[in-house]
Amino acid sequence: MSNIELSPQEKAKQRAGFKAAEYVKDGMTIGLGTGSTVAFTMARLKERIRDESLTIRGVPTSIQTLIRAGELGIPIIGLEQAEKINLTIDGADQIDPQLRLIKGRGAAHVRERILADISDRLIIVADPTKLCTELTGPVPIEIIPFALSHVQNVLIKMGGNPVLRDGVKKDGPVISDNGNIILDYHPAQKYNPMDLETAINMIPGVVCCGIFAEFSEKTTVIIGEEEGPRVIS
Ligand code: ABF
Repeated sequence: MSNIELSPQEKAKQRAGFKAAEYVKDGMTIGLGTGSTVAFTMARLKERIRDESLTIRGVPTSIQTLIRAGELGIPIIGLEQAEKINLTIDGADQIDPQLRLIKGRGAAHVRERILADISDRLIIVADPTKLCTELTGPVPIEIIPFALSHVQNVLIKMGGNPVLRDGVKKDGPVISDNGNIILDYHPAQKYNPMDLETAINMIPGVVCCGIFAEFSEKTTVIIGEEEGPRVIS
């Protein structure tokens, strides 16, 4: 897509995504996130591979990213082949001032969390609309289908409203790359992100939720401001 066709929000995503690509050094193994903002990072990595003979290996966080990396010529390895993950670059849905995140609108947050946990460093790329003063949800939660009613009941007792995420293109719920389903949990009141993350992740049947409060220490956020990318860490 040529630059002139990009909307202002897409240009913001591009500024953030391109800036993040500068943090990738030769020989790195990197986690490749999911979503439209990190897609710009991947496009820039394609150019660096072509122009600078950059040598990297990527571990994708979704089938969508795996396919995109193949199209862009970014070398891919499986997680089991990675001795370490130097850096993961990913997107987010909400980012608070303490760099705590809500992720998962792309239904990829389980593998994203695994990469975030393993990575030495997490870089989040976003346009300014993702910034917030406090995380307000909805919180994506991946659960095993067997546990759907149990998890819904527990979440309702916690005071919020769990909504099964439907597949837009087809009948029935969204199925994640891991074969599970997604609930979007709307908390009824303000919450402490770390407390809610822990409480949800402890519910039997939950694979994990999209609150990423535990990684803020190793997180750098790049916001594609109009006057230029802003780096927050
Ligand atoms: C993924 O990217 C998801 O966790 C998150 O919801 C999404 C953000 O997508 P985009 O960059 O397209 O706004 O990491």
